[in-house]
Amino acid sequence: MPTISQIHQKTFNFQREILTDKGIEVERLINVLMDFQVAIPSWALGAGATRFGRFSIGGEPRNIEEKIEDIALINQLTRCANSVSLHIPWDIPEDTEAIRQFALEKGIAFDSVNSNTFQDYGQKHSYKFGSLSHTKSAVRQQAIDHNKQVIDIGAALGAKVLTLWLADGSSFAGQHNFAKALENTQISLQSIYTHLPIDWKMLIEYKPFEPNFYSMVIPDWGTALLLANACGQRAFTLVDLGHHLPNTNIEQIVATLNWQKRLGGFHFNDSKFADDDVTVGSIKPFQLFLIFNELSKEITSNNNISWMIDASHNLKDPLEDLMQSLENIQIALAKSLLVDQTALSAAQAENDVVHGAQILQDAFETDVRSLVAEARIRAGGELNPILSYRGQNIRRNRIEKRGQNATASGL
Ligand SMILES: [Mn+2]
Repeated sequence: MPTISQIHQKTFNFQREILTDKGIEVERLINVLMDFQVAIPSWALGAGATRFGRFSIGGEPRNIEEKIEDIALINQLTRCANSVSLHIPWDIPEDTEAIRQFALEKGIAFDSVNSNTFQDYGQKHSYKFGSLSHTKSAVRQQAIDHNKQVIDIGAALGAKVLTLWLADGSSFAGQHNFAKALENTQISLQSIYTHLPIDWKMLIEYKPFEPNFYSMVIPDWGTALLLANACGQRAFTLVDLGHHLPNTNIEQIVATLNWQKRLGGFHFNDSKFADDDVTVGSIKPFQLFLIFNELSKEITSNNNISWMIDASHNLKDPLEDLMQSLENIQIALAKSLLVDQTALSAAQAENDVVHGAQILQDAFETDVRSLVAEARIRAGGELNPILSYRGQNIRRNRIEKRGQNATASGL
């Protein structure tokens, strides 16, 4: 029986030959894959929950240090997750400088910082009826101040991005004055924007429904874009894949925002029905490929888009799930890089519908797993990260060290 390493080598050599014959620059493609990094959110390292229950995985990280340790482990195995995205106030560092130093030693940088005005955690005014859109100015001001504080914490850690998602909205007809709620939100965002350091960007996330079920103040990309434009050049929209109604053409949204140069960030996950937050690429891999296809030029030219996983898992070991997510992202990216963009443009120009579809299908049906693995190995990662993770009994060791009932902060 050949070893997995021998099988990999054979598969990779074969794929390289086939692709080279097709005119693909395989080495360049591998370099793009090696450079591509995705941030891990600090809230994705513990077991997720539905509103019906939470089932602990055991050995979950109990504090920021342990969360950074888990991300460093994922990065060591995969070499494509070298940063953390902190959620404030779930993860407020007590000693910012010590945490910054700790992360640095572990090779982990701070990606975007995320504010939270969608739940109460002991602050003076309740967010039950909203935050930046609230009818009372005192609540709005409290939410603005919170965001400014998040920027300050992020700046001390070396982060350069603030991500905002608002739960603001209404669940009953007549509850909200739509225009007033949006105007309040715009003014609040503009106030936060004035606090943004010059080398920072602000990302505005949208969502069509949930937790509010009649209206959300920022329900779609158009509203997010409108608000970003009202703030300034360093405000952008953020696309969370799960924040769309079923069958929405997300790749078209991505293309539109990218054309306007207002696409600032991504939250990767997948869904069947709504914001299901399951593993990205696990249900709709073709859609993920089409999204990357819209951005392949930006990715290869080192565009400043923030890539982050935003998923939640109540069945899988979260670390294994994050590694699966990373692999699925890399696979979709690699396939998108196989698309002959010149030929696709020519087919589009001539309205050759069949040929255009063939070009995409040909790239999508190519098995790129050996290219992804080769990039990972060359970067110092593992041929099969999950196999290695299981082989080292990492979860069992974590449980022994942190306890069966250790619970990560988050939802
Ligand atoms: Mn999100």
